[in-house]
Amino acid sequence: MKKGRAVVLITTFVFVLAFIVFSAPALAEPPTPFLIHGWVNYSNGTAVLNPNVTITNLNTSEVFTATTSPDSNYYQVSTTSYNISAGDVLHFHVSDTNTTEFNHTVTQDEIDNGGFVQNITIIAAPVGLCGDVDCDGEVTMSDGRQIWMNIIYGADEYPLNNTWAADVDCDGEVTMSDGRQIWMNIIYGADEYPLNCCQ
Ligand SMILES: [Ca+2]
Ligand SMILES: [Ca+2]
Repeated sequence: MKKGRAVVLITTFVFVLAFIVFSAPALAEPPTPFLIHGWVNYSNGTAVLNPNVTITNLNTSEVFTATTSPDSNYYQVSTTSYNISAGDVLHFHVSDTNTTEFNHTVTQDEIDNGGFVQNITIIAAPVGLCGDVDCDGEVTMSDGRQIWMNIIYGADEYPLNNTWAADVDCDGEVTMSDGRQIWMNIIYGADEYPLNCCQ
């Protein structure tokens, strides 16, 4: 009797074990590696070394901080298909002297391929002093004059050494208004006539 009970127990155990072993793959797909990587450059082509790249999965709120190194503009986030699924929206936040942000929606192809390459461009931070068209380190009447002469007589004789600094109203172009704004700024002050170059 005892022996018979033991056989039943062992048989049951074997069946349960077999069930677990054979049904386990159907219950949970093993995770596949998922790699997000690429290179970060400034808009002028210069490499952004050791960039700060953070990727947030907006569907799960999980935040991934990319691995980078001080002597490279390469970044990578290594995760698995457990953490990222097709249709998830990834929010990229990339910063150095300036910041760029954008969203990327993961496709089934990217899941099947084990990740994707995402190169990133950061707009180079403006250098110089807003209004200092001739780059002599200060904003004077000459800077306003330079803009007017440039428009009237051309860039050969009157170059704009810093076009970013010349567009003092940030409307995307350098016009007589920019030259006038510099003059009025000097004469009447920044409260009434501010110099607002694009940031
Ligand atoms: Ca100047
Ligand atoms: Ca302008």
